Amino acid sequence: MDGDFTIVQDWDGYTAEQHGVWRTLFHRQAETLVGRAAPEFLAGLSALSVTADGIPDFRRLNDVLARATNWRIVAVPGLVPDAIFFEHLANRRFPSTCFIRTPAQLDYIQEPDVFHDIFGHVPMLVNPVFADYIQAYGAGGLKALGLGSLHHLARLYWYTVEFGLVRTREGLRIYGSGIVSSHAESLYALDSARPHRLAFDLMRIMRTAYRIDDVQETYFVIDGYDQLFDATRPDFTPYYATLKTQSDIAPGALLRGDVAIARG
Ligand code: HBI
Ligand code: FE
Repeated sequence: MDGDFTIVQDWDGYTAEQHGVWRTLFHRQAETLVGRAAPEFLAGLSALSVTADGIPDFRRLNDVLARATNWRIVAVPGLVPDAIFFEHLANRRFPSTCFIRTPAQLDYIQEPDVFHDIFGHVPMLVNPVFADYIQAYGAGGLKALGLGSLHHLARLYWYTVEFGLVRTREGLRIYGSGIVSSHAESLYALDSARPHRLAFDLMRIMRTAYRIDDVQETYFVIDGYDQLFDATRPDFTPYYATLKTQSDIAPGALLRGDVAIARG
C-alpha cells in the first residue's frame, strides 16, 4: 500500500463466486432502476459498459472515464482517512474498494464494497457537472478539515452524492449511490409514504444528522445538477460559522419552512 492508500485491483484474482455476486446484484438493480434511476445515472452506466458479466476491470473503466470527464478510479483497501479521501477527489481520482460482499450480505452491508463504489458512484462521474461537483467537494473537504467543520460538510455528501433524489419531468428519480446500490432502498426512497422528501436547502442539509444503519428518514430533492454545483460554489467559511451557532436537526424531523416535494 502507498502513502495515498492505493493498491492494485488484481482483477485476475476474483473467483467465479465473487463475479457471481456482482451478477446477482447487477441483474436485480438493472431491473429495479428502470424508471427509478436518474437518466444521467443510466446513461453513465451504459457509457461505461458496466454490465452483468462480472466485477469490472478498473483499467477498462478508466479508458472511458478519462475520455468522458478526465476522472480516474484508484483502488483502495476500504475506508481511507478523510484527508486522503478528499485529496483523491480534489484531484479527480475516485477511491474504490475492490472486495465484494459475500452471498450472505446481498441485501445489506455497512461499509462500501466494489458494487457500491463502482455501480453506485462511477456512472455519475461520466456527467460533466456532477464530475466537477465531486471534485469541488474534495477541495471543500480539505478546507473543512482545517476549519473543524467536517461533520457539517459530510452531511452534504451524504444527502446528495449518497442519498440524493432529483426532480425530472417524469417524476422523482434517484441519483444517490447509496440508494441505487441498495435494492430495498431503491424501492423505499421513491415509493414509501414514510420518509420526508424535501427541497434541497444547503444550510438545512448541513444541520441534519443522518443514520448509517437503516434507510433514510429524509431525502433531499434537487432540480438538477447545476443547482447543486451553484449552491456549493461559494466559500463555506461563513456558513460554518453560522452552523456552529445552530443546533443539529434530527434525521426524521420536519421544520417550519421545509418544502415537501410530492412523489409523483
Ligand atoms: N473512504 N474508501 C472510502 N470511501 C468513502 O466514501 C469515504 C472514505 N473515507 C472517508 C469518507 N468517505 C467520509 O468520511 C467523507 O465523505 C466525509
Ligand atoms: Fe458511497
